[in-house]
Formats: sequence, C-alpha cells, structure tokens
Amino acid sequence: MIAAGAIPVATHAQDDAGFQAYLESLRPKAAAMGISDATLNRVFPELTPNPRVIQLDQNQPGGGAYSPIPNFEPYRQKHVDSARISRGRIAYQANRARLARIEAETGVPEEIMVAIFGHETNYGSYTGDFDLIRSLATLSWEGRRRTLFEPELLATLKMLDNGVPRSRLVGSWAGATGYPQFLPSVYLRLGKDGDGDGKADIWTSEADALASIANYFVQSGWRRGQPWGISVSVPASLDRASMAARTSPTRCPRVFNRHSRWLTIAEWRRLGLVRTGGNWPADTVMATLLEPDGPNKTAYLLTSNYRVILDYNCSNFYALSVGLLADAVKQ
Ligand SMILES: [Ca+2]
Repeated sequence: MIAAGAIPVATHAQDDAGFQAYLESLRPKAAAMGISDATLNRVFPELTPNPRVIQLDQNQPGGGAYSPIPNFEPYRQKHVDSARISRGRIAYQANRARLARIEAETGVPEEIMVAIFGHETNYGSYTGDFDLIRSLATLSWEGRRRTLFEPELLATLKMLDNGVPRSRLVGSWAGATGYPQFLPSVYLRLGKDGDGDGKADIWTSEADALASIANYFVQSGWRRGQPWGISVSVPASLDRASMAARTSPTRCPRVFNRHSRWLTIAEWRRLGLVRTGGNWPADTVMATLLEPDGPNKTAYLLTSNYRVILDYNCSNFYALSVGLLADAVKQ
C-alpha cells in the first residue's frame, strides 16, 4: 500500500527534533529498569519515526461497537483449513517428545500449543519484519496509545540490554514478536527456555516458543484436564433469552457479550443439549454457550480454558479456531 497518509515533508525536521526529545525523556524510566546508558546511546541517535507505523495504527478499526459481527463459518474454513491442519500435524510429530514433557509439567495440551503456533505465525513462516524499537518508539512518541506502547518500548530496550540481538527484535508493526507473537513485556515475564540451552529464543527455537506459550497459558489459569470447549447441538426450543449473561464484562465486551451465563455441564445436558463428536467433560465443569452464527447452526460449550485462549488474543473467532485446529491436529 502507498503511504497516502504519511507525515508531510515540511514537518519532518520538527518531528525528528520532537522525537529525539521524547526518547531522551525516557532515560530515567529506562535507568529505573536497569537499562544501561550504553545501550540507549547506541540505539537512540540513529532512530527515526516510521510514518508507515502511524498510518497502520490509525487505520485500525476503531472498536466498531456497532458494526455487525460476520459469520464464523467462512473464517473457520479459511483458518482451520486442510493445509494448516496438516502442517500442524507435522509440527506436532516433530516435537512430540518435548510437547509431551511440557504437557506433563504444565497441563497445557500439546495440540493447544501447536494450534497457537499455527495461528500466530503459520508455524513460524511469517513473524513480521518491522524493527520493534523503531515501531514502538514511533507509536509511543505519537502518543495516541502511549500508555500501551511506551512500556513495550522500554521492555524491548531491556531485552536488547539483556543481550537479545537487535536483529531478533523484529515483528508486527504493533510490537508482537517471534513464533508466539509475544509483546516484549510478555517475553520478559513469560519467555521460557524449552531446549535447555539457558536462553528463551522464541524466534528460531520451536521448543522455546512452545514452552513459552505453555507458560503463558499456565499464568493465565489453564486448568489441567479440561477441554477448551466442545461442540454441541442445541434444541430449537432452548430459551436463549433466559440464558443471557447477567454480568457486564469489564474487558472486550463485544467478545464476552456473545457468551451465555455459566451453567454446569449437568445443567446443559438437562436442558437437552447433545454432544456432537466426542465425550462430555465431567458434570461439574462450568461452561458458557456460544452460537457464533446464531441459533440452529454450530454451537459450542466453552470452559474457563477458552477464556485463557481469549486472554492470549481477545477474539471469539481466534479462540474458536485455535480450539478447533487443536482438535483437528490431535485427531
Ligand atoms: Ca532455548
């Protein structure tokens, strides 16, 4: 795409001065995190704003509170397709021993780790090539979402200071990096060594990426032995209105508002729901109902583990297709 909304040339010199002044203002915060002056002195002088990143940020759909939600089925067909399933099986087989060990340690199913890897970067085949420090410095300086991006810029500088090579510090325009597309602050908190060399290399080591994904899921409260969800068929007679959630979600309301209230599996079974293609979880497991394309289409009962996938990326389409890809990879 041509950078139609790029910063006009006349303002460049002024912007560059403001940009450098902004970077200088970060020094006390960086020092408080133990980032050395030498690292900052190496990076800051050569840094310039990236107008392309500002443009991408401004082109983001603005929450779209009233835009209609499309059907899930076309998305599922595109994202849980035979190519992604077969590549998932290859990644699964290639890492079996390691995945089994991580699952034993963490309770996070092997196929869930593989499905996240598959969804985030198509099993490592595209991880983004934006320079993270330049992108995050631009977004922090520009200021619209500074509270989000400035801590990520500082975290990236911390990674560099810790010895992660600058060449590794690339990713999406908004700062997600490596096979699991972690934000830098997430990497610092949860990046994990999976192959025993003492480094959490989420850019070239599948073992480290998978161990880091599992670590994220553990920290977000994944419950061992429970599925993410199950597919069900719902009797046409079910009174959906009485199933509506009674609480107002505090985050991503458009995602959580689509879920019913919580009932136990035993209660859902009493209401006449039928499990399609598998076993029921234990009667005491709590689940919400989601019918992504409306009544009489596909329907899913979702456990608290589904919320962990939403914690990774707050989108029902994302979380459903991770769950369904995981199920397909394991078959
Ligand atoms: Ca490692």
